[in-house]
Amino acid sequence: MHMSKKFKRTLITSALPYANGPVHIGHLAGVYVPADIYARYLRLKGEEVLFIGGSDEHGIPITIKARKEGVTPQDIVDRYHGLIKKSFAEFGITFDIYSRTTSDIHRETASDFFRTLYDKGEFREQESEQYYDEEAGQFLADRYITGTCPHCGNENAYGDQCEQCGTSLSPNDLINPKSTLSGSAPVMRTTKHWYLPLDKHEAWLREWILEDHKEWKTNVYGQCKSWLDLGLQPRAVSRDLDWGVPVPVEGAEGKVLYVWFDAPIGYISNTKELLPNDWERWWKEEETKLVHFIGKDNIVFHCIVFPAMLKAEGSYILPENVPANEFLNLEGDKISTSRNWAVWLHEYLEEFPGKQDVLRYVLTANAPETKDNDFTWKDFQARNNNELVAVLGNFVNRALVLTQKYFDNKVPAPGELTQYDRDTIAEAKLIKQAVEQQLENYHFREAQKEAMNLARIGNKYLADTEPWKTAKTDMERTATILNIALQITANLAIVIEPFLPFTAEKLLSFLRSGHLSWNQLGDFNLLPAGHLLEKPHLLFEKIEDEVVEKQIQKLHDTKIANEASEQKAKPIKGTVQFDAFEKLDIRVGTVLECEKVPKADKLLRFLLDDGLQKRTILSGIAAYYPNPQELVGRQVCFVANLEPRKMRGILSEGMILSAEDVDGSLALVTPTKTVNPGSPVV
Ligand code: B3M
Ligand code: ZN
Repeated sequence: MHMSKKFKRTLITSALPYANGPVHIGHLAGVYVPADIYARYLRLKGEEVLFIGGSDEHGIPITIKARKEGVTPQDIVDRYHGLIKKSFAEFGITFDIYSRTTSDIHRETASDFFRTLYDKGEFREQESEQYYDEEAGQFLADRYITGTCPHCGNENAYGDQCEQCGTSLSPNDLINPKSTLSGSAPVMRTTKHWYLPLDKHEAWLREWILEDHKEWKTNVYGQCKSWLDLGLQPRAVSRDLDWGVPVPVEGAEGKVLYVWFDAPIGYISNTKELLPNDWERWWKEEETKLVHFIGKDNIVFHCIVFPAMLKAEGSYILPENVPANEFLNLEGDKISTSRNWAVWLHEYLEEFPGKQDVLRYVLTANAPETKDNDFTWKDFQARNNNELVAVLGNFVNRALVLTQKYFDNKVPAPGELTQYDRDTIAEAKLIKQAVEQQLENYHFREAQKEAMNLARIGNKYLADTEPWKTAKTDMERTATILNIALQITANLAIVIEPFLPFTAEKLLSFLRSGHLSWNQLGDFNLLPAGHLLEKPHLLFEKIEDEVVEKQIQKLHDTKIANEASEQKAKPIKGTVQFDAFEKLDIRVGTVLECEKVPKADKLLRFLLDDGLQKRTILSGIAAYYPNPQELVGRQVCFVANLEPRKMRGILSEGMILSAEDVDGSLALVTPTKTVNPGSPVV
């Protein structure tokens, strides 16, 4: 059925990222680059297209972050909305609007939407028992409750999940639940919520997805099918919370719309904000093709819940496709904001200024379209050096440099074509359809590969025809070859635009060409004979080993820091009697001398004033105090009555106390105020 539909325009939405942190390569690879490629491609074709983005500014992750930092949720979203918007703009993501769900127009749109469904009787009202914090005076979201995991005994499991064993939980599963707001034990209280009866929508959803949309990507179709096969349950669309869109119903004080109810409506509000008088055409006419770009964790909301909301409202169209991607990992591990395991877009741009297209290219070449994929810095370097530099950059550079050398930077007029020329042109002309076919099916990786094939064709053509040799004998032949090479270059400027927009722009400027449209792809008269070109510049530069090694080192450091902070303290030793403790004579001494013991890398020799006399103690901490002289004058704690021991021919009279950190490094223990040397530690 979908095949026969004739669409007049395309409405592209991309998931609204939570404004609780900056955006990283996973966001770009999974959602925004493919959505942008698609939008740019359709625009190049001259189609009517709208590309909607925005920040998701409600929900628990934001209130939790605000609470942690002691600021308001509004402060958090103001900070990250700006940063996210800027990162997207810098990477050339061409949203027609990038707005936010705290805008007035969104609050009003979401509120009206709820009210319409409410008035139509599309919700079920239901009371339930939920945890309530009496000290804080509020109901607790699952994330605000911690307790002991019934599966693994982790004492800090959350009400929705145990992060130690990965089990999904509900707050009732926790043993000894505690509120993270006040620390008190929460009590059960009755509360009322509104539910979207998905069970009521199941039949048409089954038909619509499983029968009418068999063409959806297998990962999307499969996830929908397993949800549907399990049977749909009513879903609460309100929450007891003070951050969100208030539930616009009497008796709903202190309740807001569930974030997953209001967020997808954000697509509508943002369209409305952009086109206050024209938005309905985009959302309510059958000729609009609605496509949601999302990550795999959002599939159920976009394929089941939001369509059910739209259907219940009654005047909206449904999505035609939801090309969700799987996840991108980083150097073998899941990307994680809280563990700082990510390549942040704003940091990338500081370290690789001007190299937006390199990242766009690598993320598309390696896109997690059918399965989770891995981003590695080595692959990033290899794709830059072996593909962008060696294939695309090299071809363009050769075409331009040779034209400069033999034809004074002017496009030479072609002479008679050989069979080989005609074959090459025919092969190049096939690229258009190949790229189109992949893009129409949301296969961005294959599409980009096809686009790059045009550069490969060009490279092969120059290698086979060798214009630097023909130039010695036959200028007319050389002119023909370079004309063809330059026409391929102009074609490249068109075909790479959706993928590598910054490079396409550079190419056009090298060629001194105005805008070219998709329909011109395959045309071999794009540059007229005699047309003057810009002096050649390089399109891409090689990325050296040191540069990626630095990035790998940075990630390695993050890993070490994470492991250290996750490590627990060692278990406490068995108890001792007080008199056993009393037998130890621990005292404070002032450092008089401190130096390395010759030929013993680990040892420092201390000379201490112990209040009675001077005493020598050796301590194995040299690695942590590279300038031992700086310790002179400081006070340390030492065991004064330890039996003296000879080391390296020096008698060590006691032991200096240090704290051992998780990574095994040592720090001397010193009193926080200066005391008399010899003061006992009691
Ligand atoms: N903010 C979840 C996410 O960032 C959510 C998407 C909303 S799309 C309407 O994964
Ligand atoms: Zn557990």
